[in-house]
Amino acid sequence: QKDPHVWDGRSAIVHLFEWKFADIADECERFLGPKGFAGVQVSPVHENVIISSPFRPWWERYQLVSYKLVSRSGDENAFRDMVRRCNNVGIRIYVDVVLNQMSGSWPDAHGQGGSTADTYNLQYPAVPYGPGDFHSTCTVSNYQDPSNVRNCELVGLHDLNQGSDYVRGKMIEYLNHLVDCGVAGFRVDAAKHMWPADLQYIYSKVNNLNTDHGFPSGARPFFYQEVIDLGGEAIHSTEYTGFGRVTEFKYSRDIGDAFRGNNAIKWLVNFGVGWGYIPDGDALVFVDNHDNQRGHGAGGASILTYKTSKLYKMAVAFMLAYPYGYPRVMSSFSFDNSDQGPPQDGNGNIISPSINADGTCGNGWVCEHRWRQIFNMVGFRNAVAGTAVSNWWDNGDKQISFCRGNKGFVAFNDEFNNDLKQTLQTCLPAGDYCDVISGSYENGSCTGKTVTVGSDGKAYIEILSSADDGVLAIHVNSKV
Ligand code: LM2
Ligand code: CA
Repeated sequence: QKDPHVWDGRSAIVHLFEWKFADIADECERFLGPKGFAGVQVSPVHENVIISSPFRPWWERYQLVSYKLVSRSGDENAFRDMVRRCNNVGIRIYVDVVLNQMSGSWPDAHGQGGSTADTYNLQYPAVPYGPGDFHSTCTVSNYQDPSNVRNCELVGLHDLNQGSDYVRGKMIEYLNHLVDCGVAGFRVDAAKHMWPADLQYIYSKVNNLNTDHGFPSGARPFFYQEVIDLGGEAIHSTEYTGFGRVTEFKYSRDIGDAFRGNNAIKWLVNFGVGWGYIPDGDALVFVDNHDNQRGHGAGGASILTYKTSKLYKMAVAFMLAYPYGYPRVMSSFSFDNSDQGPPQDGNGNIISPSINADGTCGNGWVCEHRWRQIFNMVGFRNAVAGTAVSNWWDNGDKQISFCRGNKGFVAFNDEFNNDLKQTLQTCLPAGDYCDVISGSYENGSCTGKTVTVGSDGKAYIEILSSADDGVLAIHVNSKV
């Protein structure tokens, strides 16, 4: 349950945070499929409490009223249509599932599908759950005590008892419903707050992936679990790696620190297991996620986001160039405060992204996945699949380069006052290559810098500290 079941030649997923299903379906067909993405993580799809104060925050989607597939992103028909259309063009769908909790306490709680709940009395008739299905109302407050972390309420969210057969049965039914719709797997929210044995049991009862959607028979759903383990607490990510992947939060924090210049990027030479992280095949990696890009979750001021765009693009390029973990690209809406929901009208309807002539998004959507430097590095990752890092070079500080076999070469200049001007080994066959950061390789020609590789594999590489981007990347599929 660590295999994402993607199409051959594809190797990165994108989180289309708060997107509507109909827009995701369009994006699969018009952009993600053609650019070689492998899958999409969608925001929670169950029915959540509609929260009006603050007005429709993004986090209302983590407060459940029922397991019905109806939310601001669309209803079950829209969901099924999206999954089918995306699968048809080679884009897998992964659903963010919330199994730890229902909602917090809210007066007159109701959801998009009309379900109601008496949240103060733990009555959720649309499931149905009642008081006997929950843990006690103690507060999660002691991260040195696994029972407190797993059996108490996280920020006041009513905590389900996954040890109960009835509760497990409801969760298995929900996950099977999604498998029936054709999804490839799940992001498991707040996994750290549930007992590993309970999750293992639930996952083991979920059906094989739906063969009507092109999955081979016997394919087990992919599970990647949100466990924040930066060290120093009683709960370790390795408790969860026996039956799924785990989000490696140390990676997110440390890659941010490195490109911010707090830790010279020459140290990234053994990024991953060499830094004490979980094994490569157990990790789901990211530069930022929907929580830590806005100060929730973990990582604090180390985290890079779209707001620090030059360094952010360098960190994402490194994530996609360097082989460790399964990478997830973040795609955001722009925000000024940490509660703010997606672009929406006065009635709380989500406003679709518009697509500008240059391919970027409008209407308040950032769409990092449509930034040339990011989607072209997805192409780089696909092109170099299966190769190892070789010919690592660094200047002893914040300039580095490396090859991926004889298929790709990448260089980074993270020095704010020094240019990178070096003749470096690229490991590529002689020829002219298009730098897919400063431009794109389109119909046989290059809209950016061209790099000339000699018969000895070497090329003159220049990245000025004043350049728009501090990275340069060439690969076999960008040969001019
Ligand atoms: C996660 N990972 O473990 C999610 O990635 C994260 O986004 C979720 O928190 C969290 N678990 C629970 O699913 C978010 C958000 C919180 C928000 C909760 C619930 O980061 O701020 O809490 O969703 O919507 C909000 C209020 C909080 C309030 C709580 C309960 O911020 O002040 O606590 O709702 O009503 C009284
Ligand atoms: Ca719990």
